[in-house]
Amino acid sequence: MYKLHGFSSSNYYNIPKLALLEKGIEFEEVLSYTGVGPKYKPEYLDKSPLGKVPALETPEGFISESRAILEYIEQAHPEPSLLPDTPFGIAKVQELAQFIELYFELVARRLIPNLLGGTKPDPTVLKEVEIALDKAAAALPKLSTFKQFAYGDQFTLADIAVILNLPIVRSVGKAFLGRDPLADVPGLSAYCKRMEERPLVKKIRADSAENSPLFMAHLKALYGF
Ligand SMILES: N[C@@H](CCC(=O)N[C@@H](CS)C(=O)NCC(=O)O)C(=O)O
Repeated sequence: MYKLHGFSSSNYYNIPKLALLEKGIEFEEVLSYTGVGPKYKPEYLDKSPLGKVPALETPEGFISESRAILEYIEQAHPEPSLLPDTPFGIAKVQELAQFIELYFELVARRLIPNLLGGTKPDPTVLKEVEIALDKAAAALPKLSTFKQFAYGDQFTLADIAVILNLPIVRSVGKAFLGRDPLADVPGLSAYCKRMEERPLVKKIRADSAENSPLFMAHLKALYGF
C-alpha cells in the first residue's frame, strides 16, 4: 500500500492526498513534519531531498514534489481520470494548475513565516507580494470562468490546485492587506463554495483543522513561536 508522508495542514501534502482520495486509492498517512535544518530528521532527506512534504512511498521507492507524485498517480491509476481526454485539455489543466502554484501560492508563501510567527512582513516584500497577487488575480479570468469546474466539465487536477492553493492567498490578504485579493475574480467565490461541499474536500479541511494545532505545537517546540 502507498504511504503518504507529511502532515494534513500542509497544502502541498493535501494535493496528492486529495488526488488519492478522489481516485479511491488506498494509502496510509505517515505523519512527518520535516525540513532541512539541524533540528530535523536527516533520514527524511532520502525520501525528499530538500526535506519537503509530501513524499509518496511506492513499491519502487520514494517520490517527492507534488507535481511528480500527481503524474505518477495519474499514470499508475488512470481511472477515474483527473485529466481531460484530449492533449489540449490536459495541457490547459496543467497550465491552470501551474499558474495557480507559480503566481499565487509561491507568491503568498513568502509571507507564511509572518502568518505562522505572528510577525509583521517587511514592507518591501509585502508590496511585492501585493502587486504580484493583484496581477495574477487580474489575469486568472483568462484561464477559467469557474462556471462549473476550474476547467471543462469534470473535476481535474486544476480543481485540486485551486482548492488547495488559493486559501493561503486569502489568508495572507486578510492578515496583511486587509482585503481578499481574489474577491473580484468572476465566478470564483461561488465555485469555491461548491467545491467546499464535496465530501472529500470536507475531509481534507477536517483533517487539516485537526492537525493544525499539532503543527503549531511542533513549530513552537522547534522555533519557539
Ligand atoms: N515543490 C514542493 C513544495 C512542497 C513544500 O514546500 N512543502 C512545505 C509544506 S507545505 C514544506 O515541506 N516546507 C518545509 C521546508 O521547505 O523545509 C512540492 O510541490 O511538493
